[in-house]
Amino acid sequence: MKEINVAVTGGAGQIAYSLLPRLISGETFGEDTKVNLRLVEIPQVVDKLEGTIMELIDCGFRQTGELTATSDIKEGVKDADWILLVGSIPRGIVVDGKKIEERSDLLKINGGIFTAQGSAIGEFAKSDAKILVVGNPANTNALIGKNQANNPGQQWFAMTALDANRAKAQLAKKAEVEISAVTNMAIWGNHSPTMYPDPNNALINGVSASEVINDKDWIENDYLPLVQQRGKAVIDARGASSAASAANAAIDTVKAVESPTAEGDCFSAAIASDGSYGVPEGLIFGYPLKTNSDGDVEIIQGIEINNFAQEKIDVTTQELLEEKEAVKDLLS
Ligand code: NAX
Repeated sequence: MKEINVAVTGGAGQIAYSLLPRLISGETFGEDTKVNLRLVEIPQVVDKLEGTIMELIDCGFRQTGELTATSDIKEGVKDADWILLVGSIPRGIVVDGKKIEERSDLLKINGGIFTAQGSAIGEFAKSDAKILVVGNPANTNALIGKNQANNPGQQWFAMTALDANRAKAQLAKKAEVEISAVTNMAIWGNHSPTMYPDPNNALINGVSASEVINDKDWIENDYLPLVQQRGKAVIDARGASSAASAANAAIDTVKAVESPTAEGDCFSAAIASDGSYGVPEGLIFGYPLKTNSDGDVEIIQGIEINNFAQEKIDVTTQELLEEKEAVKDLLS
């Protein structure tokens, strides 16, 4: 059996609870890969991970390798092949007597976490490690982490797959088709309500989703806000943020990076811009991606961007530039 080292931060959180069993079940890394899992948590809750580990053992998967818990990020990411950065500080928490409500404060607090984690990953994880940032604000956290890691062989992603899955589900429902009929869904930009879930380039049974649905008013005034605000709608209905679907999207992303993308399809994640589609270089930007047969991940080129899409892409780019400006002290 092959062996792989996987580190997950936020190991005691709600997303991790749905995510962890699927990482060691053979589903994500293959039937013939043993997964050594390192769970990383803050010191106050690291002891709880003993219970999580007991449950993971009790799942009885034959792909389960060594299971460990730590509050030391350096130990957690040492020789890691994959690192899922799920842990972060939610809005509304009290830090040093102050309730964190402002996005700029949230950016700075989480940014602080990602400088330390990025630095540990750059130094101690494998030189070809892949890193998926789930914790919000995911794109800018990834920007900080990647910058701090400063290890060009490592590849950083911020998660937009949940947005893509949400968008596919809405298009499938409207067109009254199976969700598997919807492919090529690109999420452009930030994992935030400014994202652009592209309905023109998405395909329903191989035809542009916009053409199949043929209802501009629904696309602009129902579909877009529905997808962009879906996270909030789940919180309002469930009293807690998306967890099972977020874990599922993280698994989807790892699998998409690990296996070649089907011809004519794409997967969605945010990666460092190389200037494609006019996005400033270095921003962690949601693009349509494909994994080649040699395992490299590329931004898909030559996608048509109409005026409406360009306006949306400009707005989400601007938001990411503002986030970058808000954390500029953490990028130097
Ligand atoms: P929880 O609050 O349930 O869990 C977060 C865990 O992270 C906690 O156990 C906390 O102790 C831990 N943590 C905090 N700082 C840490 C650090 N420095 N090192 C290690 N662990 C640390 O949140 P959960 O619902 O699991 O969500 C986790 C993150 O995912 C949040 O930032 C959330 O906003 C984000 N999401 C991102 C999504 C995406 O599509 N990119 C969608 C779902 C989710 O909203």
